[in-house]
Formats: sequence, structure tokens, C-alpha cells
Amino acid sequence: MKRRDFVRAAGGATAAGAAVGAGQPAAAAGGGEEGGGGETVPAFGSFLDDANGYSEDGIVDARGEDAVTVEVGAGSGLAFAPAAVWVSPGTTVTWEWTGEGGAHNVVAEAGPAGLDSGDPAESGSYEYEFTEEDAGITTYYCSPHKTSGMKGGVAVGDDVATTTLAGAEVKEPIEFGVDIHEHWVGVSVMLLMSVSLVFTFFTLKYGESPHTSGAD
Ligand SMILES: [Cu+2]
Repeated sequence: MKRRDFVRAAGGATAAGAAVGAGQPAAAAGGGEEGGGGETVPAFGSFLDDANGYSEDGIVDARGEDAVTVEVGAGSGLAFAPAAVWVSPGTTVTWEWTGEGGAHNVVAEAGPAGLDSGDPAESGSYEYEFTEEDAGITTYYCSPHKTSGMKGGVAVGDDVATTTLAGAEVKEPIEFGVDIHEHWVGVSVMLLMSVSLVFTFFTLKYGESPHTSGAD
């Protein structure tokens, strides 16, 4: 549910940007407040690169929520879902075993929060309240399935390293629904203008002047 809001906010902000101009705040509805470009999300780092079910644009922004639930044994049974969440200090995260995929646990890999649900089990739940002392990014894994990509992450607080999503514009027309045809021309023009601006910039900066490149 929150994930949907997150995606919708991203699409809405981009749509407004396309229609009105580039001056719109990136995310009025609780996304990254800084930077005028795409959506900003926590930079969880390369540990999650091969995490099952993880993608940067699938990070769930649950900041401000009192409680968040993460499924243990989601998807094919070897995933946490959501694999990565962004919460506020004071949020309690409950990992709930689905019963799928065998025995799992939750063990911190790196970061301030000392997650440890104990020995792998086939059912159960594990609660952890993230406080100010856990501010930052904690990554974790399931011991039996770490090498199979059963990994996750929790970002706590607004003061975490972030990265800006690339390609947010690419999927945004889908969000338009019924109005897509009326906006399509405007969006296309904006895209073409952006592309040619970027092209011009790089041409000017790195382009074909023989004097700026090495003599080899
Ligand atoms: Cu597991």
C-alpha cells in the first residue's frame, strides 16, 4: 500500500514536471526532499545487488509509519519482502515467516542495527524497534540462504546516504492512465528537448575539437 503511494508520488511529481516545467519539488509526498531531479532512495550498496526481489525502485518508503512487516520466505521462498524498507526512528519492523522455503533467520550483515533472530526456523516472527541509535543503513541476510540471495536492508532516518533513481521518467507514462494521449505529445516534446540538451552539452564539453584531445 505504501509502496503504491511511493510509486504514485514519483509518477505524479514527474508528470507535473513535464507539464509545468522543471521547477517542481521532486517529491512532495514524503520522498527525498533534496535535489530537483528524480526520486531519491537510500543507497543500500552492492550487498543487495543480488538480493532476491530487490530493486532500487522497489524500496518501500515507510517513514512515519509505526510498524512495518517484512515477509520472510516470500516469492519463491528465498526472499524478504519488501527486500528493502526506509523507516523512521521509532518504527518497529516485524519479520513474519511465511512458512515457505525452509528454515530462515534474520542476521545483520553490516550497519548500526544488531539484527539477530537466532537459529533458522521454519515459522515464527521477529521484532526489532529501530531507534535513533540505529540511524543509517543496516543490511541483513538469512544464514542458510545468503548465497542464494536471501538478503535485505533497512534504512533508518532521513540522514542516510541516498542515490537518485535513473529511469523514473521511462515508466511514468504508464501512470497516466486515461489521459495518456493528451499528455503524450507534451511528454514526447519534453523528452526530445531533454535529449537534445544533454547531447548538446556533451558535444560541447567532450566533443570533436581536435585541440582538446591527446595527440596520440
Ligand atoms: Cu532463508
